[in-house]
Amino acid sequence: MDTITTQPFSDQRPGTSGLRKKVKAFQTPHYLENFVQAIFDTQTDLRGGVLALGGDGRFYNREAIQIILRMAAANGVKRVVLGQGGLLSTPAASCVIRKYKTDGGIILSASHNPGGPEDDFGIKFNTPNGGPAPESVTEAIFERTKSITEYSIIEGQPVDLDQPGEQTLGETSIRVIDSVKDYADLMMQLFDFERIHQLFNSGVFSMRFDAMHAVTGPYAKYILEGLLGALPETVINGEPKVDFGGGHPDPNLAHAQELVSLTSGPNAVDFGAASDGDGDRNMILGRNFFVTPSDSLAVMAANAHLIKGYATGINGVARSMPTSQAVDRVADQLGLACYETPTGWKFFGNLLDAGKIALCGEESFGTGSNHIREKDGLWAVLFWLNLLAVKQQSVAMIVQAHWHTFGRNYYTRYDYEAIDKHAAEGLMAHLRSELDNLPGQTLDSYRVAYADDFAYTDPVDGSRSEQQGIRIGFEDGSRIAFRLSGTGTEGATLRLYLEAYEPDPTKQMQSTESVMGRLVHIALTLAEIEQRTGRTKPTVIT
Ligand code: VG1
Ligand code: CO
Repeated sequence: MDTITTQPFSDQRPGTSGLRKKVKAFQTPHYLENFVQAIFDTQTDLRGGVLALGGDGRFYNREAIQIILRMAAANGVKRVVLGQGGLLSTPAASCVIRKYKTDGGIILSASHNPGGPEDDFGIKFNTPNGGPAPESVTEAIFERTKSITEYSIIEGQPVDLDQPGEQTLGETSIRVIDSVKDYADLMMQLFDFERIHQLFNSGVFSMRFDAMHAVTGPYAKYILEGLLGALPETVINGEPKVDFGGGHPDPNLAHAQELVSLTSGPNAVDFGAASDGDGDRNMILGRNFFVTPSDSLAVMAANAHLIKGYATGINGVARSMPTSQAVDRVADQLGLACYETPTGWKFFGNLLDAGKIALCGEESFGTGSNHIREKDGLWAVLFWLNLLAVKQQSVAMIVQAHWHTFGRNYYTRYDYEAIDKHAAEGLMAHLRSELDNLPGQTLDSYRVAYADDFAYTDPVDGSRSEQQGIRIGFEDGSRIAFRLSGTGTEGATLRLYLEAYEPDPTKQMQSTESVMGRLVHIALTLAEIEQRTGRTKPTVIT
C-alpha cells in the first residue's frame, strides 16, 4: 500500500447533488483522490464494509473507477459491488445499496450536465439507506478535504470492469453485477407488467423512450422492449456514450428535441419519455402534449391507488420549494400530509425513511417514491404506462381531467446560466433586502401574501437549512421563486421559477407563455435581472 502526500483543495464542498467540476479539474493530480479519501476518512463503516460503485458512463468514468477501487482496497473495504462496465444509473445505485445492504455507495455522475474531456464530471456519496448523503455528512466530508495531508492507494493491475463475477484486488473482493436485472425485479414488484404488456400489444398504442445516449439505454431496452414487449424501435439513442453523442443529456423540451418531434404532428406517437445522464430524471409527453414535472407528481399522487405498488394508499407527499403547488391541491383534497423541502433529493430521505411520505418530486424533471431513495426516471415512465393501461385514456385526457378536478398550476422556469458570480450574489442580496417591504403590496394587480427566504427544519432530525431560495407568494395562489443553482460548474446559474394558479376549467387551455406574461414582468423588475446580469433573456426556458 502506498501513502501519498497531498495538499488540500479549497473547492471540494458538494453542492445540490455531489461535487461537480470540469473533467479537467478532476484530472488534476490528487483532486479525485483527496475527495475519495475524505469519504473513507469520515464514513468509517466502509472500513471492513461493503461499498457500491458505479457511474453514468461519462468521460473519465472508467479511469475514476480504477482509482477508487485501488483506494477502496488500500482503505480496507472488504467488498465492492460494482456495476458492469462501471455503469450504475443513480436509481439503480440506490436499489443496489438497499438490496445488497452496503455501507454506502459512490456514484460518479454530473447528471444532466454535458460530458466529454472539456465538460463535466461529478462524484457523490450515498448513505446505507440508498439516498444522497444529508448535509451533515457532506459537510463532514468537506471539512475533511480542507485538512487532508495524505491518501492511501494500492498498486495493482486494472480491474476487469466488464466481466460479471468475483475478482480480488489486494484483500478486497470485487463483485461485478448486472444491475439491470436487480432494478427490473424491483419495478416488477411495483407495476402491473401484464397489463402494460397488453397495452403494447393492443396495436393502438405507440411510444418512444429517448435514453439520450446516457445510462438508461440498457435498462430501458431490457424492461420496455424485452419484458414488456414494446417494439424494437421504442428506445432511441439507447447506446451509452462517454459524451452522450455530443448532446446535453437533460430531458426537457429544449434538449430532447428529437423526442419532441416524434410526439408532434399527425404521425405522433401516443407516449414519449426521456431520461437524463444518470437516469434519475424523466420527461413525460403525450401526443402533442407536454406534462410539466410538477403536474406529473400531482397526477401520480391523485392516481396512486390504481397502481399495484401503492394500491393500499399513500399517506403523504413532498415537493421541493420551487416545484408547483399542484400536488398540494391533491394532498388537500385527499387528506394527505404534504411537505415542502429545499431543492435536492437529499431532503426527501428522512421523510421517506420515517414513512411520512410515499411519493415526492421536483420541478426539475424528478419524481420518485419510497421504493428507493433517489428520483427515478424509468420508474416514472412505468408509472405513467401503468396508468395509461388502467385508464385507457390519452395522456392529455388524464391531465386535463386532473386540472378540472384540482385546478391548473401553470408553470415555467427561466435559467440564466454562467452569469457573473458576484452579480448573481448581489441580485439575491438585493431581493433579500426587499422581502420585508413586499407583503401587502400590489404588483401589476397581484397582491403579495408573503415574501421570505425559504428555510427548512427537517421534521425527523430537526436539522435546519437556511437561505434555500426567495419565495414570493400572491393571494391568488401564484408564486415567484428565485435561487442560485448548486450543480453548475461555470460562474453562477440563476433560476427563476413561476407558477400561476387557475381553478376555472374554461381558462385552463391557454398557453403558459400568455398566462405568465405579467408574472415574468414582475419578476424581472423586482430582481433587476437585466441591469444586474446584462442578460435580456434566459439561456433556457423549461
Ligand atoms: C438541479 C435541480 C434540482 C435537482 C438537482 C440534481 O439543482 O434544480 O431540483 O435535484 O439539479 O438533479 P440546482 O441546484 O442546479 O438547481 V440531477 O438529475 O442533476 O442529479
Ligand atoms: Co440526474
